[in-house]
Amino acid sequence: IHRTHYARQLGEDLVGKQVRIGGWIEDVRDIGKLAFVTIRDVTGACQAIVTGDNVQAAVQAPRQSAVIIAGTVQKSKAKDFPVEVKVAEFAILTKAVHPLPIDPTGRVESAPDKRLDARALDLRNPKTAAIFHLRSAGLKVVRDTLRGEGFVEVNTPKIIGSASEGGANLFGFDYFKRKAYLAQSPQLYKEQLTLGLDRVFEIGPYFRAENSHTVRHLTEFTSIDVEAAFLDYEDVMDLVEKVVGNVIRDFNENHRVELAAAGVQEIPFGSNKKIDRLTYEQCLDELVKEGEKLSFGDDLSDAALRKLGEMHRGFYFIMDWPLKLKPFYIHEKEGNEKLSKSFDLQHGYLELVSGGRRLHDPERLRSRLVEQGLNPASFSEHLKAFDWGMPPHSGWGLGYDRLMMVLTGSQNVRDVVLYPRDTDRLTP
Ligand code: AMO
Repeated sequence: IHRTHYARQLGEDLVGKQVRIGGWIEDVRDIGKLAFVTIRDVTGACQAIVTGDNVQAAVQAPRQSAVIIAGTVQKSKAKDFPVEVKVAEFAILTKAVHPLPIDPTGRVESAPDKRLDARALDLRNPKTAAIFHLRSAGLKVVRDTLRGEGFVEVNTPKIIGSASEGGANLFGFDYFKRKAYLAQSPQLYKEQLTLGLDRVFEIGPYFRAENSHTVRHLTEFTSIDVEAAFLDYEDVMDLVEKVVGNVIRDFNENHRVELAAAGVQEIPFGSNKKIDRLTYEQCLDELVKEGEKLSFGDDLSDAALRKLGEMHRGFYFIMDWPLKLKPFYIHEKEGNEKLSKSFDLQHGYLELVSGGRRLHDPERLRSRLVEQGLNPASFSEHLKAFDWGMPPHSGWGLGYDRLMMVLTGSQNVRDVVLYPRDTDRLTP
C-alpha cells in the first residue's frame, strides 16, 4: 500500500525510473489495446498508460475507486502531462460504488446540501480541498504569530456549569443529574488565566443555540480567542491586525495555487497593512446621513451594517461602542462612561472579531452584572479569581470560519467548515 511519489512530483527528471502512485481513478479512456487512466491524488493528477492484461481491469474500474499503480515514468505526448507512467501493476484497492452522490471532479455541479452530505468525497474536488488546505495553513500562521508575541496556547472546558456570555443562546443538557451547558466562548476562563499565564490563546469549538438561518451563523463554530494582561484595547486591536495581516500575507505569498483553486487571485489588505479604525459614533453619523433612522445607543442592524460595508469595503474596525450594548465584562471608557473600550472587526457587513478591555476590579464587575440583570452568585467561581490580584487585561474572539469565508471568497460559512452544524444539520 505504500507509494514512492505523489502525482505532482512526476517530472522529466524521473524518466526511466520506477514509481508507485496511490490515489483514485478520475478518468479512463479506452482505446482498445491500451487505456489512458487519469489518477489523482491529494497533490494533483497524473496520466497512466495501461496495456495488456491490465486494460480490462482499468476499463471496468469505477471512477473514484482507490488504486495503486506501479510502473516506469516516460515522456508523454499528452498536452496536460509532460510525463506519464507506463503501468506494470494496476491494483484497485477499493471499488467506488456507483451511482456516487456527487461528482467530485466538479464537472457536474452538485447542490451545496448534497456536497455537505458527501463531504469526504467532496474533498476530492480540488476547489474544496484547497479551502481546507488554506484553513489549516491559516491556523499555523495564527499559532506562530501568537506564540511569537508570548502567548501560551491553552485548552479550557467545553462542558461548563454556567453561562459565559450572559445566558442567551445556551445549549443545556443533563450531566449526571445536574444541568450543564456547552461553552459559548472561553471568555471567563481566558480572563482568569491572565492571572497566572499573562497571555493566553485558545483555538476551539464553541456552541450557540442560534436559531438563525443565515450564511454566517452556525451552532458550532471555531473561535480564536486571546487574552492578555497589561494590554489595553488598542494594543489588542494592533494584535488583530498583525494576526489577520500575517495570514493574508502567507496566503498571498505561499499559497497562490490553493487561492487560485478557490477562485481568488490575491487577497487585498490595504497598502500600509493598517485597518481603518472608525468609532461607533462616526459610523452612526455616516449612516444617519445615508438616511438610516438611528440614535446613540442603537445597535447596528444587519441593514445598517450592509450599508456601512458598502461605504467601507474590506476590513475596518468599529470601536468605542455604547457600554450598554456590550457584555458585562467590558470596561467603560475613562472620561465618557456611556462608551466602552470595545471593538469589532468588520469585513463589509460581516463581523469577524469582537473584543475589548475588560473590567478587572471585582466590585465593578459585580455591580455591572447586577446592572445587566445577571446574578453575581451564578458567577461566584469566576469572581473569586478577581480577588486574587487580577491584572488589567484585554482580549478578543475571532470567528475563524468567518475569516476563512472572507479570505477564500466563499459566500457561505458552510463552504469553509468540514461538517457544519446549524439548526437543520446534525449529520454527517
Ligand atoms: P462574540 O459573541 O462577538 O464575542 O463572538 C466572537 C466572534 O465569533 C464569531 N461567531 C460566530 N461565527 C459563526 N457562527 C456563530 N453563531 C457565531 N457567533 C459568533 C463571530 C464573532 O465576531 N467573548 C467574546 C469575544 C471577546 O470579547 O473576547 C465573544 O464571544 O466572528
